[in-house]
Amino acid sequence: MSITYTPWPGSFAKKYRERGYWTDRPLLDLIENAPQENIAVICGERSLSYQNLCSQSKRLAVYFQDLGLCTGDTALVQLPNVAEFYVVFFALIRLGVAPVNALFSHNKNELTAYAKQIEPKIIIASNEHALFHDSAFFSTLSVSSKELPHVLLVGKSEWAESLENVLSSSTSTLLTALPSKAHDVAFFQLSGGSTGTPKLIPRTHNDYFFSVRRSTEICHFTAATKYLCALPCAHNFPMSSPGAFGVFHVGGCVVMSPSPDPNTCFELIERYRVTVAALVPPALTLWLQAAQLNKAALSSLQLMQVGGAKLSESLARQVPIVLGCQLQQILGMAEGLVNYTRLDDDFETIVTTQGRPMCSLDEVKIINNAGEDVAAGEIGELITRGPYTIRGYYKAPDHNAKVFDSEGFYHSGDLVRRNDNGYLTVVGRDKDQINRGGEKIAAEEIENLLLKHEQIMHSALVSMPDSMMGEKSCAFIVPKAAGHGMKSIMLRKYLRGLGVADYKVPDRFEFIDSLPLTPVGKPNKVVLREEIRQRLQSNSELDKTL
Ligand code: J2J
Repeated sequence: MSITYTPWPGSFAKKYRERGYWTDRPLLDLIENAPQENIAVICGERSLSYQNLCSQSKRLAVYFQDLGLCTGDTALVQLPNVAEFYVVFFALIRLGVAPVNALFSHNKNELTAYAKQIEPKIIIASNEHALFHDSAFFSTLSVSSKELPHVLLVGKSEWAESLENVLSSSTSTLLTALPSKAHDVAFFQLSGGSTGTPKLIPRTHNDYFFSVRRSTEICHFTAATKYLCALPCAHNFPMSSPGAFGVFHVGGCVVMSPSPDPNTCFELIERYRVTVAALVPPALTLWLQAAQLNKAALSSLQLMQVGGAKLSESLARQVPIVLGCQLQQILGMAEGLVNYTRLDDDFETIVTTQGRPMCSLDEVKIINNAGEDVAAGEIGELITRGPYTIRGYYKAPDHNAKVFDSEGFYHSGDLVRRNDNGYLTVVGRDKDQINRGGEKIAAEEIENLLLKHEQIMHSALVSMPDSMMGEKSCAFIVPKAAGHGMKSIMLRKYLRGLGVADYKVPDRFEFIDSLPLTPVGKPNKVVLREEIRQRLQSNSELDKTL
């Protein structure tokens, strides 16, 4: 049985195939067609060749097959930046089991929400994550039949099977299972979201493979590419733009970094002669500072890709001077569309825009509130459809009706301007989301959790400006009673107690008597954002006078 998703209409699918965009090959080809002797992944002191990656993922697939997993099943995976992430991914792909790859920063709240949606047959996680130190959390994750899923952990564990054990044990069983069909769901990406429950993005082999392949062409990836995976490996950017999968497609090498911290990364770049790195803007800021002291370590670096959140022009201009390499800006989204500045673009285009779509069949419109196309150079919402942009979230008909229109365009909620050459510049957002330096927070999700607090009457989460992160989050709270005695620290503790990922816990709380409302009676977030901006400004004025 295959996993249900909203397919592209037949006429579109036909066009994508005729153009050679969809090749009807499984993602497994990414590693199987690479030169097997090349090193695919370096992780700590370990180097895995493509042959190792293929054989380990095959061994693991046999184990999954023995457990009874098969095409159409799903898996919940949460791993840090380690080589096992890819071993597990391709092992599942071999059987047609579709994973959701949760971020390592995700916690009980997020994993539970994903598990509810996909009802996984197996959980694959790391003993490094506090949630998996014992079986307490796992035992809450029963699937619909009330059976617990299987569990497999990376690292030693007293309560679960370990991946290392499986890989080191021999088997005579043959792998008979096959990947799902190329037009079927290969795995789920995570949506940054703007709703109460995190939405899942079904990605097919055909659409994702195309996105990866085309990205490698645009970014000139070759077998000589050494790519530093410093962002969370499960995120769409380091996975596919061109990311690790792009590297695999061309037989290059991925160097895993546990974090984007410049000290760790610079050492890896120097040691392995890394050629490409991908960062979000706050990490880039730290790299620019660190490079002032240690530019020599970066001598092999040729390309710095930056995306996930708006990069300021002033930071962009520093990249070639301070890091000694070329900058590429990327405006991407896990739903599909990815825009790149091209390597041969003029410098002004590279520092002032976030690129243009990667292929000619990406249809991008920029519309006003009435749904009409705006004039060139005017600001509007980016809407799009194309060969690798989904037509619907997983099992979310109500939300889909809101963000996909009748022609199949995805309404991104990004406010952009397009220049005469088709390059996009992001100028704002018209979705209820905070972009905390590339990490997305759906306001409604946090507001709903706050509303469950017995002393809270209303809550509204908005972004506030931050020099390092671009944006941070501020929760406006209307208490039920005067003299409530609530403190920020208590509410932080409360949210952490609910198992909310740390990055989603509001950076600031403001207690107010009532929320300003829009004419239709919704919290007026424009007013709230302005309010917090002014409060921050007067605080910093105050700091200056002290
Ligand atoms: C401003 N906002 C940006 C940019 C994304 C490559 C790169 C990034 C992502 C990603 C990705 C931005 N400037 N350069 O999936 O493959 C904001 C927009 C967008 C949302 C998508 C990839 N680059 N954004 O960030 O799904 O608001 O994907 O709609 O996490 O991030 O977030 P996400």
